[in-house]
Amino acid sequence: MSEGLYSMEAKDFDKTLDFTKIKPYGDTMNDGKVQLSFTLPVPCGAEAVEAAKQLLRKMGLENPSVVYYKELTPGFTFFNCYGSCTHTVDYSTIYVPKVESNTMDMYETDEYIKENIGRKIVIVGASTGTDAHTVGIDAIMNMKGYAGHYGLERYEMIEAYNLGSQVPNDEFIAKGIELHADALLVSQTVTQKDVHIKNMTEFIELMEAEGLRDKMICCCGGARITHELAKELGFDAGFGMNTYADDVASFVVQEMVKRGMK
Ligand code: B12
Repeated sequence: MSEGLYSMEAKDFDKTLDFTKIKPYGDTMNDGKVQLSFTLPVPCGAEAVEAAKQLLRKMGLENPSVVYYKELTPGFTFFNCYGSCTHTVDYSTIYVPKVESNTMDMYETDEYIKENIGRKIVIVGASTGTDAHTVGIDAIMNMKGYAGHYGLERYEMIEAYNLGSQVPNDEFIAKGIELHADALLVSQTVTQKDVHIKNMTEFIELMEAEGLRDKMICCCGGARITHELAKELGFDAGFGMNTYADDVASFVVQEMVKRGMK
């Protein structure tokens, strides 16, 4: 593990911190303190509180305490609880595959496109399949942007098309062909019953059947999407929480240059 990962961290002021055995921090190193909330399908009362504490112990939490409880509706009780986690994880061995590109801001990306590609590039995005969530793909594409990061529609050198939500894969790909897309962006929010896996697999299969898989860069994103999952499903990159237009735009343009796409 690189030294850089540990710079400016708790290790500098607390010598009891061991990265091979980390546990939650409350107000003292290694106190293991966690807060959690849940609902039990039992009537509100002392027995409900005792049930919650027993459950916390079974979860590996010492000194469980219920600090708030309230009847949600007859037969259901909601709890806020604290406890000290007895488990640890070895942080020093953790490896998470990530998108490997140098993230540039909008101005740098526009310059990069001018210098290295020499024409406007076309990016088409949608929330596909049965997924009705639009906020994620809008955050990436809308001109006004999200959390201080301009969306792709604002880039001078990107023609961005946001097709909205519940776009069937075949229609999405057909639109990509019609617009001569360089990259297709798939947003997936719902993961219940692995619906996102089925939908993204169908997308890649259709792209392959059309002979388009190597001609367009395919990215996906959403709160429960990881780069690792995206690669497994045949995408070029996957973007999760806290990612912005800058991240995907930088990846797309650098990948285009790497592949010699002009
Ligand atoms: C708003 C919302 C809705 C709205 C959506 C309105 C709209 N126009 O989008 C409505 C009310 C319609 C809705 C409906 C449903 N919802 Co809803 N919804 C939410 C909610 C509250 C917020 C989602 C959101 O907007 N997040 C904000 C955006 C900005 O974050 P994001 O999507 O993660 O996007 C960021 C990144 O992930 C990434 N990103 C996203 N996409 C892409 C794509 C690319 C290419 C890239 C690079 C990056 C990227 O960039 C974004 C910015 O950082 C969440 C709960 C929550 N608090 O998260 C539930 C939630 C997502 N919904 C959920 C569910 C179950 C549903 C329904 C199935 C409920 C139902 N039974 O009917 C339906 C879905 C119907 C359907 N066919 O899809 C579940 C999903 C659970 C799961 N694991 O599958 C959640 C988590 C709620 C929950 N805890 O149960 N929902």
